[in-house]
Amino acid sequence: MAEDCLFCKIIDGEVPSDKVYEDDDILVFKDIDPQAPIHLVIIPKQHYDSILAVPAGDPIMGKIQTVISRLAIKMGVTEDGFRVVNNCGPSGGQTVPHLHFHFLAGRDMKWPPG
Ligand code: DGP
Repeated sequence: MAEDCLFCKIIDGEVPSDKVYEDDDILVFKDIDPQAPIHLVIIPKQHYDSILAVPAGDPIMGKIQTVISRLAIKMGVTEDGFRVVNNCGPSGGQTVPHLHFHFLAGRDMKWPPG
């Protein structure tokens, strides 16, 4: 756990969240400021500041990919589709420095995302 990390506090239960999925390595919860009818945040329980901090070959990336597929099935959006977003760093729009992926669905997405 990283000190003063909001998402580490969510993992610990110190900050409440609406959990959708949890296993030994990953937590998924509803975004507090949803940008789509379905907006989930997928985080590893191990703290990484961003995707750049994940060591090459770390199995967490494959585990996250598996959870994304399971979420698509659970949310019933395999046919309609969905979007997964990773914001990295200030220009990438990252506001919480704990690696996370946004899972967005339930509306037509625009491109470019802005
Ligand atoms: P990003 O901008 O990519 O770092 O995304 C951070 C997301 O985290 C943002 O969409 C809002 C969400 N968020 C921030 N604080 C909280 C919180 O306390 N609870 C929940 N559920 N989501 C949060």
